[in-house]
Amino acid sequence: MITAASYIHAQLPHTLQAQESATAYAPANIALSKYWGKRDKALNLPDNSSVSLSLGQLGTHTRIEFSQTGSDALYLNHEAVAPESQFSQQLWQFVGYFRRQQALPLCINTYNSIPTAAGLASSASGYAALTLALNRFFQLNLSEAQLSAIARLGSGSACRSLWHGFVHWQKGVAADGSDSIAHVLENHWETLCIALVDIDFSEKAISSRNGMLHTKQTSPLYPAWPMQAEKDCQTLIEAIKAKDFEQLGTTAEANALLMHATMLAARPALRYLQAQSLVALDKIAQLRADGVGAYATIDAGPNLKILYLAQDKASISQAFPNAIHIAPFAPDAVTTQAIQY
Ligand code: 2P0
Repeated sequence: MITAASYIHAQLPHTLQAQESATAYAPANIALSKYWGKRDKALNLPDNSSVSLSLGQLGTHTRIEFSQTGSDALYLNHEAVAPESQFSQQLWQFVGYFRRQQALPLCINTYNSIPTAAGLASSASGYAALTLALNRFFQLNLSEAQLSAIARLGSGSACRSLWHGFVHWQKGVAADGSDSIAHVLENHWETLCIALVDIDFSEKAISSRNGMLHTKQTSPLYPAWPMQAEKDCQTLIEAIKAKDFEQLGTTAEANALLMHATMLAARPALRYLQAQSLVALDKIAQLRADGVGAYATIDAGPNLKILYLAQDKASISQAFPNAIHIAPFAPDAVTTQAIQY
C-alpha cells in the first residue's frame, strides 16, 4: 500500500544534504470549482478536479534552518507553537517524511500574511510554502509535478498553491497519486478582482478534512457532486480563456452552492453557512439586479468571497465596506513575491 511517507521517500536521495537555511513563499488560493470529497484519504486524492485563483501577496512565508538548541522548534506568526498541538504534530510528521532516520533538528518559522480577519484557512499556502522550503533546504531539485504531488500530501488544496493566478488540479487516476497534480493556467485577467467578506472568523467546529469525509459517507446528494464539479471545471477553464466574466461568476457561485447543498443533505447536516452568509448572498443578487457584476463563492465556513471586475470596485466597497480587496493579476501581486522552485 502506498502511503504519504512511502511516496515522498521514493522521490528523495538516500542522504539529505542541507543548506544553512532556506525560505519560501506560497499564496493562498480560492477554489472557483471546489475540492470536496476524496477517493483516497491517506493520499488526499480527490473525487473530482478543481480550479482555483491564488491571492497574490496573501499567503505563507516559511523559513527553515538548523536548530541551535538541538531540538525541533516551530514558530507561527512569531510565537512558539506548543509541540502537542495538532498543527505542530501534523507539520513535524510531514517534515519527518523527508528526514526519515537522519538526525536533523530544525527551527521552522512560518508567517501568514493573510489577515486573520479574512477568515481564510492557511493550510493550503502553509503546506505549499513548507514543501518549497524543504525542497530548497535539502537541495532536492524536485520538479513542479513532484512538488505539487508532495504538497497535496500535506493538505489537498496545497497542491494548487504553488503558483500565482489560475490553477487547475487534475484529479488523476493513478493509485499512487502521481498524476493528481496541479498546473498553472497561463491566462492573465488583469481586471479580475476578489473581495473577502468576513461574516465570522472564529475557528470552525468541523474541519474541512472531517467535513468532506462525513459528506461523502452520509449525504444522498454526494453522488451527483463529482460529475457536476468536473463539468464546472471545464466551463470555468473556457470562461477564463474567453474572459467571459458572467460565465465565470455564475459557474463559480453555482458550484459553491452545490457543494453546500451536498453538505446540508449530510446526516446529521453539515452547515457552515450562517444567517449573515445568506443576507450577503441576497445583497450580491441585488447588486446584479442593479447591473453590477458580482458573484459569490463560499468555502467550508460562513465567509464570502466576491468575484468582480475592477470597474465595479466602488459598488462592491459601498455594499461591503469591510471587505478586503485583492487584484490577483496586479503587477505587485505577482512580481514582488515571485515563486521560485
Ligand atoms: C477547496 N476546500 O477546493 C475546498 C472548498 C474547502 C472548501 O480544499 O483534508 O484543507 O487537507 O486535503 O485541503 C479544504 O480542504 O483538506 C478545501 P485536506 P483541505 O478549496
